[in-house]
Amino acid sequence: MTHDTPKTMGQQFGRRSWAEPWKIKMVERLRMTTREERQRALSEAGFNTFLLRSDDVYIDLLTDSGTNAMSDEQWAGMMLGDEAYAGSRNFYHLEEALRKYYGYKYVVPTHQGRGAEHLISQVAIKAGQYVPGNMYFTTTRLHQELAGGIFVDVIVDHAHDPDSLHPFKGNIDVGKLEALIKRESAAQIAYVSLAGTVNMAGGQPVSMANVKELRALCDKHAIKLYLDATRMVENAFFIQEREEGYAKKPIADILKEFCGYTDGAWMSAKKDNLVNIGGWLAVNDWTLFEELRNLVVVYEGLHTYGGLAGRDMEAMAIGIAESVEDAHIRSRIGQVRYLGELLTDWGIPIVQPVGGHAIFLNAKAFYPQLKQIEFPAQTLAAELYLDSGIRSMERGIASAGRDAKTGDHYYPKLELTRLTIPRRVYTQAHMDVVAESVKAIFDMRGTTRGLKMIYEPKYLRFFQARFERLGA
Ligand code: P70
Repeated sequence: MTHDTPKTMGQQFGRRSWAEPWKIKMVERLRMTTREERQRALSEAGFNTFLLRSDDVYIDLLTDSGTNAMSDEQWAGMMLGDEAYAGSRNFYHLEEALRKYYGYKYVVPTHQGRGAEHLISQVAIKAGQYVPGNMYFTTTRLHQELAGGIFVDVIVDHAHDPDSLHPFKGNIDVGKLEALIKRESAAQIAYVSLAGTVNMAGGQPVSMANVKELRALCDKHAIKLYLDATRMVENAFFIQEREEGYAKKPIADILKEFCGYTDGAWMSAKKDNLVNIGGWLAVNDWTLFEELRNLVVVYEGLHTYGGLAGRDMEAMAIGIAESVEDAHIRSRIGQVRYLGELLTDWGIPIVQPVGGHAIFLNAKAFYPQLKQIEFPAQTLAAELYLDSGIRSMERGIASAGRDAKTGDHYYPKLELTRLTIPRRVYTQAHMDVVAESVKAIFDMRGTTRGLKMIYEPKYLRFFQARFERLGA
């Protein structure tokens, strides 16, 4: 199937430019701070960027979650909120959009992604069962563990190598998965947990060939295959770009085909779906749906709102349609890539190839003088904030947490600092500011000292942990 989605003027002339398919109608002023102010803010925040006030941040690259700019049509949709407790019209719009673009039959709204993760984990995991997945994600793994599951990483080895240029570093290693099934028996596998794209690996995609293979293997052993669809539209872009036979297929078709190989999905709609709050679960099996729909009323709200306002569901339904437009996703990833190319040209170590939602600075390569327990990625995030008020996020040993059984730190191979780009928010000039700031701290990397953790909460410690500068 060919498609004639709109292209930027640059693309029509065969140029590389990726300009946005929108213009700006409303702006939000940014606050600039002095170095002294940032120094004070950072030490009050215990060197943890999650504990900074956003008023003290200039360019906020903490996350692409709920930080997207909505379109005028989404804002208009907000005015059409039907705030009925039961059977809101907006729920049916959302259901319609999900059926049309993702192709699943039954939908349960949730307040955000982890609400959906909680429900699917509680319903689909029996204590002691294994949950193989393509690299852990913090909240996903925690909910799987809280339900009694044991997460097993079965991602391809390339994913753990920041320099590997493999085009689909998010793929599951089918051999590893088969070995697990053989060792533990199919009945001991709760389901396969597949994320497209893989956040902790650097926003790396899964190929269509891989999901097809997984479908066949799961069918053979009667195992369910569930998708974390949080950034699946971005994944579809990489399939279009890199996989044979997909160059001329629209993003919407690729998304639907991919989801068609899975039994259901959970979603943090705060990413791909272009809203500030929301999530959903969608499945094809009626019995499973009935269980999920029953559980949602315990934790989130009635099954036609799941913790959301009617207006939130309307904005989401509209956002879903906007998110699958080829011109949107091309410019979204084009912007991330622009920043990645600048940093690469300047010799700064980042995860390659550049993924969908963020640039991941390789903190181990940045600060070879620091041991992993001196929190190189957390240190880098602190340095970047001090230099220019840019907020990033640690994705290394602090995020990885501890082994629930032994209590030891996990020492992840990847020790990364994430510069996450919100959708439709910052300009190319902002990306230049970011690149220059990273370069500045790279140039003084030799004298940078690490951190020590002085407070560690029990769950998801990276959110609230506090640190101190070593040797200060
Ligand atoms: C981020 C956010 C959320 C997320 C995700 C994937 C692949 C599920 C969720 C949960 C927010 C975040 C979450 C934990 C630690 C740091 C940041 N990712 N699956 O910034 O969705 O946040 O809506 O509950 O990326 O990457 P939600």
